[in-house]
Amino acid sequence: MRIVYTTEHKIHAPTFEVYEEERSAYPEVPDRIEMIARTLEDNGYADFIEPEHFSTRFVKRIHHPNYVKMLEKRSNAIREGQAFPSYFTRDTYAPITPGTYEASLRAVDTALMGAKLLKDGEKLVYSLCRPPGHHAEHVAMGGYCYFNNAAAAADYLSAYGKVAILDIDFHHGNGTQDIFYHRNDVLYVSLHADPNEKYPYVSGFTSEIGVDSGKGFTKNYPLPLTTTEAVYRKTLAKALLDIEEFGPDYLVLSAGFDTYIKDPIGKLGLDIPSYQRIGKEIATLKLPTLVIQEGGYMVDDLGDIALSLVRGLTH
Ligand code: SP5
Ligand code: ZN
Repeated sequence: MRIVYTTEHKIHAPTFEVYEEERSAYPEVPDRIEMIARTLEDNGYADFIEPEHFSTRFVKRIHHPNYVKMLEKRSNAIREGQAFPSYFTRDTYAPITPGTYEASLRAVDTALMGAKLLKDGEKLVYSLCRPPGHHAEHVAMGGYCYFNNAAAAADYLSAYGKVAILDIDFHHGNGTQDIFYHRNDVLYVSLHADPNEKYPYVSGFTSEIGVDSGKGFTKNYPLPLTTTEAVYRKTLAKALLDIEEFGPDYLVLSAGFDTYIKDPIGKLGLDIPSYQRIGKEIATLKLPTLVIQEGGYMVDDLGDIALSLVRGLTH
């Protein structure tokens, strides 16, 4: 398994998130990716590769050029601290810092590098993207996300075949859904916490199935907060059937680890060994698979979760 990684993610490091009057520590920290990288390496997954620099035209295929320009300008204008744009955002969970634009571009490069390796014949690649991406919509940041890494990879691969995106982050990937809502060459399937209860609140309902020729190519599986591993895997089996029915050439796995039982933000009834069993079930698709890192905030355990998932995907 190749692992795509760059240290440049560290230049993006907001200090707080804000909701109403309350500020709290920013949970999407650089140590998340460092922990995963180190644990994989220590356990024999040591085939690391630095991403190339891809043209921003790949970003502008999935985000409006004005949005991309705005993030570049705002990010480069900030000397210290953090700020929010007035229009191109969904919430107050994605502050712009001096390094945000560069780091977000490198996260897209990390995803695109993985996509390129898959196109060239690799069977399994893990792109250690940070900041995460699945909440980033065509014209909006939000939920710790700025550019949609999984969407960039899926769009890149769609030139070479049909692509399914399976999103197993705790939260609905409103950004990925938004970007592919009208398309029938990329299937988006998501398992996530019931949006009546959890972020992003406004999307991820079963009734959202796509639009125009994209109708039927978006599938949402909202889950109660009491979901056990057994229920999770039963739902995953349905999602995998959707993917088989679609018959893709490539799988992009938006892998968030905030479904972990000890996660401070998400949490469903999954423990560390659960991810190996989930990985094994996903591997039954026998598709060239690109893993894209999304959320997961229990930093101390993220490496072990990633390792468990990878063991499932590779055995
Ligand atoms: C990529 C991803 O997983 N994004 C998640 C965005 C969820 N944001 C809402 C979480 C708010 C948690 N605030 C905790 C405050 C504790 N006092
Ligand atoms: Zn999440």
